[in-house]
Amino acid sequence: MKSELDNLAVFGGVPAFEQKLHVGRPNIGDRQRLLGRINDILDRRWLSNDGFYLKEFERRVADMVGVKHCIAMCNGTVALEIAIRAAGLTGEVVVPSMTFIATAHALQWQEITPVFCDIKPESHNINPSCVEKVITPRTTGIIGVHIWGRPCDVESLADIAHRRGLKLLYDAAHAFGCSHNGRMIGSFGDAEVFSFHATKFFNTFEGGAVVTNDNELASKIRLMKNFGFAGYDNVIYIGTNGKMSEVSAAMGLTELESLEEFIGINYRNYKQYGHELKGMPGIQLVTYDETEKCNYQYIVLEIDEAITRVTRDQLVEILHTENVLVRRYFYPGCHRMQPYRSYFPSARLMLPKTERLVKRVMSLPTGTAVGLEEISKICEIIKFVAAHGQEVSEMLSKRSCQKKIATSSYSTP
Ligand code: T4K
Repeated sequence: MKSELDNLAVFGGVPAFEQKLHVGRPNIGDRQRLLGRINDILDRRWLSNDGFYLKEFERRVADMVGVKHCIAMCNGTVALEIAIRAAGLTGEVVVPSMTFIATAHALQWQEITPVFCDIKPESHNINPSCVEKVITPRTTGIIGVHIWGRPCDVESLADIAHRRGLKLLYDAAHAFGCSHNGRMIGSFGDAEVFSFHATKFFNTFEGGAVVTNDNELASKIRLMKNFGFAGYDNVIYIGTNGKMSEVSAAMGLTELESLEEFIGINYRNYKQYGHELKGMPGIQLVTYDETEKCNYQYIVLEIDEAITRVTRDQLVEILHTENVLVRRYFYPGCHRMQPYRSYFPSARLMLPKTERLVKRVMSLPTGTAVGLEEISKICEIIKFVAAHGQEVSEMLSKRSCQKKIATSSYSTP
C-alpha cells in the first residue's frame, strides 16, 4: 500500500510486486490432456502437414465460428500474408495505422502499399468515412482490424467494398470468440485472420488461421500455405511454408476445451478493473458490449493527462518500476515506424485521431496469471498516482532534468 510519494518505486520505494506481472502471460489448458495428445502425435509419427490433430482443430474452429473453411497456419502474420496474396490484392490497400505492425508489414512484404486510414475515437477501429477518402484507382482492398476484439463497423465497410469493387479482409487477431449482432467474428468480409500467438488468450504456442466461406479462396490458401503444391511434383502458385504443426494443433484442441474458463477469468478481471477504477477522473476503461460474445482479453485504459496531470508515459514508467509491465499497444502507430515513416512523412496529418489515441492508451495485465488481489493492488497504485498527479508529474520531470544534467556533465571532456 502506497501512502506517500516516496513509497513509489520510481522514487526509491519497494516495488509493489516481487515478480514481474506481464501483459500477455499465456493461458495453459489441461496439461495432462495436452501431454496425452503429444504422446499420441509421437506414436503416430506425423508431425506436420495436414495431420490428424490439425484436421480436427480446423474442423472445430470452423464449427465454432460458423464458416465453411478454416485453414490453420504457423502464425497470424503468415496467415495474413497468404490471405492477402490469395485474395489478389495489389497496388494499395487501406488499413488503420492503429494496429500491430504485422498488419502493415503483411502488405509491404509483398510490395503492396498500406494506405493508413484514421479511426473512430469511440471504437478505436477504422473509420469508414475516412476509408472512402483515401481510395484511389490503385486501391484493391480494405483490411479492417477488430482492435481489442471489438468489431469494426462491418456493415459500412462491406458497403464501401461492394460499391467500389474492393476485396475486404479482416485482421481478427484479437477477436477469436467474439461476435457482432450475434454472428461470430470470422464470418465477415472475404476472409478473416486470427492469431493464436502465445500472448493471445487462446494460443497454439505460435499459430493463426484464415477463416472464410469462399470455397475458391479457401482452396487457393490451402495450396499456398504448402508452397503452392497441388499434388506431388505439381506447383501451381507462388506459395510459402505456412503450415501449423501437430503439436500446435494439439495445443489448440486442448485450449478450446478451456475456452469458456479463460473467457470467464478475463471477464472477472475486466469487471474487477472496472469496479476498482470506476469514477476515476481522467481514467477510462475501454468497455465491451456484454450483449455480444467477447473474449475480454485486453484491459485497456485511456488516460486523459489534462485531468490526471500525469501523462500516460509517466504512468507506464511508474507501473514498470512497480513490476507491472503494462504496454503502450499500439504506440506510436504504424505510420511512425519504418519503413512507413520514411515513405509517408506527412501521414500523421491525415491521422489526427490515431495520433491522439496512441498517446493515451495502455494495456494492463490480465488472464489466468493475474488474480483479483493483484488487480486491486495495481488499481491502488493507479489511483494513488492520479490523486497526486500534479506532484508526481513535477517530481518525475525534475528527476529527468537532473538525470540529463548529470549525463551531460559526465560526458563533457
Ligand atoms: N495483427 C494484430 C492486430 C496483432 O495484434 C498481431 C499480433 C498480429 C496481427 C500478428 O499475429 P502473430 O503473427 O503474432 O500470430 C505481441 C505478440 O508477439 C503479437 O502476437 C501480438 N499481436 C502483439 C499485440 O503483442 P510483443 O512484442 O508485445 O510480445 P512480447 O513477446 O513482448 O510479449 C508480450 C508480453 O507477454 C511480455 O510482457 C512477456 C509475455 N510473454 C510473452 C511470451 C511470448 C509471456 O509471458 N510468455 C510468452 O511465451 O507482441
